[in-house]
Amino acid sequence: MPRFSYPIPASSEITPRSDFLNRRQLLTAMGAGLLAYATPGRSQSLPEVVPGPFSTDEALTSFDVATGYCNFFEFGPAKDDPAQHAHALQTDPWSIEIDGLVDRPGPIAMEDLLARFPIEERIYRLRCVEAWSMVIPWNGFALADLLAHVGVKSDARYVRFEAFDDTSIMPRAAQGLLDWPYVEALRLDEAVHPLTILAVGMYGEVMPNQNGAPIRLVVPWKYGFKSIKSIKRISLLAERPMPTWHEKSPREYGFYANVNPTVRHPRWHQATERRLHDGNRIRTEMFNGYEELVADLYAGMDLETHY
Ligand SMILES: Nc1nc2c(c(=O)[nH]1)N[C@H]1C(S)=C(S)[C@@H](COP(=O)(O)O)O[C@H]1N2
Ligand SMILES: [Mo]
Repeated sequence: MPRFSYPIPASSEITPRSDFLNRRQLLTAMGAGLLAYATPGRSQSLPEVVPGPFSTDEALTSFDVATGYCNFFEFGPAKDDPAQHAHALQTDPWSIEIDGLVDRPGPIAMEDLLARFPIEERIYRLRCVEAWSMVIPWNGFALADLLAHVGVKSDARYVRFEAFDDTSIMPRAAQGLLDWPYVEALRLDEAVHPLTILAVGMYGEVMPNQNGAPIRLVVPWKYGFKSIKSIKRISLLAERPMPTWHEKSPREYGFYANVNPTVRHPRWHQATERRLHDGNRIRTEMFNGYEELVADLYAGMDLETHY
């Protein structure tokens, strides 16, 4: 009995996605219950997915690569640690605490989010600060819609995101790596930009644990570390919060972390990237190719200083 049953969105027809379709045919044939990441007892299933704006038609990274090569440092430093250890993450029940400068603070349950916001497909490039990249079909909704729902007060300027934090399921190898919980933040105008989504699935399936189940941020014009996984708290604030990586090494990981081929990471250049699915090295685009959509957010800012 397949647990993941929503239809392939119509937008898939206009993009080359043979990998995706093959994967789905395979899933249908074998039954999704055999997947390694399947969490017994997870009751959330996603409603219908509708095509959303901004999707690229570049070749997709395969599901296996996107779920097997991950950064999720709570579960260890190696790329395959998340796929091996993230099954310990309990994602049901799950709610996000909304607090700070909002009209309607409080917890929102996953079921309520899924019932309230139509789930769109957004095929985005993901560019890690480590100079590799993927193309992933996310399923989610605009963060702006959630923020409108809770009502942002006029003095709010920043949005802070906090990930789950449970040392009982974090491998010892992970515990000293960073200051937990993992925290990220956006300026409010970045947060309400229509490209910014909360993703609850990928490839038409409920979000695999290792990719940030049950709900994670995706901000495609920024380095991947901004796209925080497994979110437990969202806070609207007047002052700029301190993100985890920025605090650990501010020279290496800026607050903005906009993809920018002309601004070096202190230990390597950012002019090119390796596409994981074919190994090809390609040129990195300004704002990860979303320049036309987001450049206005940074008008008049020196992006060498505000990296
Ligand atoms: N909570 C949390 N979120 C996180 C991370 C993390 O270690 N913990 N790693 C980030 C980094 S560095 C990247 S590149 C992306 C990777 O997402 P993916 O594994 O789904 O491709 O997740 C980001 N979100
Ligand atoms: Mo990353």
